[in-house]
Amino acid sequence: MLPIAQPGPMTDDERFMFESFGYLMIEDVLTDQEIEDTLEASKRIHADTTEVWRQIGKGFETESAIENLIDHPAVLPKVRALYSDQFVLQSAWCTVQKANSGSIGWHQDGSGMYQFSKLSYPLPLLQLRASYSLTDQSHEMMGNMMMIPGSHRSPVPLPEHQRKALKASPIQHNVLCKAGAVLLFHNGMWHSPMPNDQDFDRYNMHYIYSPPWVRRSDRFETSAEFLERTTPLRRALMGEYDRPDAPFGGGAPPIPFDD
Ligand SMILES: O=C(O)CCC(=O)C(=O)O
Repeated sequence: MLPIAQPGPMTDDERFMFESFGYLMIEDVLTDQEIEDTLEASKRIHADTTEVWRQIGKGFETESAIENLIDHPAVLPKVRALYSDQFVLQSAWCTVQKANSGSIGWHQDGSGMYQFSKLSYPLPLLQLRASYSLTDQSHEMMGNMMMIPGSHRSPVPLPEHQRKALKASPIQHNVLCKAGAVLLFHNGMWHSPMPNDQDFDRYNMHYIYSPPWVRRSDRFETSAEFLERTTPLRRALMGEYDRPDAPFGGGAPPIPFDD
């Protein structure tokens, strides 16, 4: 029972799976070259990392391989479908789980300052996460993502005593995938990284897409150099509008998609 989707536009069947499970899995998205380039970029970004688990944001400003995945054609059409073409890149986190380490922590995405669960039930879609696996996770204990299908619709939280558990629930799914696969999931999904008992570091590259008025979380502002040199589409996805004093009063310019 895997919510497997195909690269490209969201089909009605995929949309139903996404709404029911809270996530989709798209296999074989990246080419070997893209995996290698993005992995090398991730290692450069984490060159000084000493923690066993760490995430570093806005790597797209300096690393072209990371920039190139912002609007990947396998994934972006599904983001467009879920947000009706109105969204920004709220953050992009490069996450490492070091060799022979674990940092289980079941959580929903959102803001600890003011949880999304205070807004409404069911939880609205506010952070749609596309997670690219950059290292092999084709068997368990490779830093895989662990997900609880349908948990974005649960009116009660995962019990506190399960938040550090490897087996938090009999209905959890320990995602097995090769490097180059993408998990696309709703902020309400209860999830956690699995420990990594391999002798190599596990890397994931996460892109978080949000409605245009959600504040960026990996940067206070996008680098001017990046905005200058990137494509019109990526510039628009940064959400740096011309009228920062009143960016939504008169609406925002449409995102220049090709179609
Ligand atoms: O890549 C990982 O280790 C998981 C990241 C994660 O769950 C998160 O940042 O919310």
